[in-house]
Amino acid sequence: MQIYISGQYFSKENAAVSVFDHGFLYGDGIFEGMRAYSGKVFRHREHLQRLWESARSIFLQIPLTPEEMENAVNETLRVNGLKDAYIRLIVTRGAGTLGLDADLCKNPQVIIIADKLSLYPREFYEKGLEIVTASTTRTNPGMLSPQVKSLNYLNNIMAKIEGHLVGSVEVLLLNSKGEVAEASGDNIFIWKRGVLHTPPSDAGILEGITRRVVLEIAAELGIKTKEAAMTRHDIYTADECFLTGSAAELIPVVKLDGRPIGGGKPGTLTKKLLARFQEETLK
Ligand code: PXG
Repeated sequence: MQIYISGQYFSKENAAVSVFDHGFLYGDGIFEGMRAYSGKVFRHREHLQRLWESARSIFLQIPLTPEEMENAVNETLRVNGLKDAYIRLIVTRGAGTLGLDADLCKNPQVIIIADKLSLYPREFYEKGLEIVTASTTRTNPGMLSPQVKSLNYLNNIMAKIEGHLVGSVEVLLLNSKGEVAEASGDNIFIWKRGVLHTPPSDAGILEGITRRVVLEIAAELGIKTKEAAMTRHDIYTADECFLTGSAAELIPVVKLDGRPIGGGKPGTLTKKLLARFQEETLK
């Protein structure tokens, strides 16, 4: 595996950043997780736009133009001979002192890792996920906007650990108002009484690219959609539920907090949207 770090390629063993990098010291940096299908990065420009927005929000200057970044990602895929891949794009604040001062970090680092896909097992798609609500809430937008895909995911990691402790691979996070936000690394949708619902951006979520594509597909299919505040009651009483993310695509959820959703089996709309989404990835 060849890893791109600020213009050069390194083997997995030799790919490293400074221990003084504020990405390492403070989680001061941003990332994107993308997928390539048949050699083409899915919604590449949209991911780069989100990366640039994250950078702008945390006052980080990305040392490449979006075009140069796009070329670097494509080149990393080529160098690694990968057509179907998971791509992790990272921009760190760079090395500074042991203090918090971001102005002392003069060399932001760009890292691109392209790897083989390690997907959720097929069984999860066939049977659906059983998830639980975490007691850890989603970070409050008044702290750091959840729209910033920052290198500090400890809150989400804590929530996911809670799930693992009770045998759930994913968890639901609520916001500080007790409304449904999202899963630890995926957005959430429900299908209820003929309407596809998903929490709005102001519920304190990361606005996923997959979420956006699912909303576009629903519009094309003439399915009514609603982005409005949602509570767990809405999920408990939904006909179907699924999560969306670049790695997972669409994955059915059949139980929340031990309660079966709909028929307790992956729903027909979920399957239809997944099939339609997969067509979209091959365009
Ligand atoms: N919510 C959160 C909090 C996320 O981090 C999504 C939703 C889905 O967004 P996309 O754009 O992928 O549809 C994410 C995305 C990984 C990884 O290892 C990915 C995420 C988070 C943590 C790890 O790929 N991301």
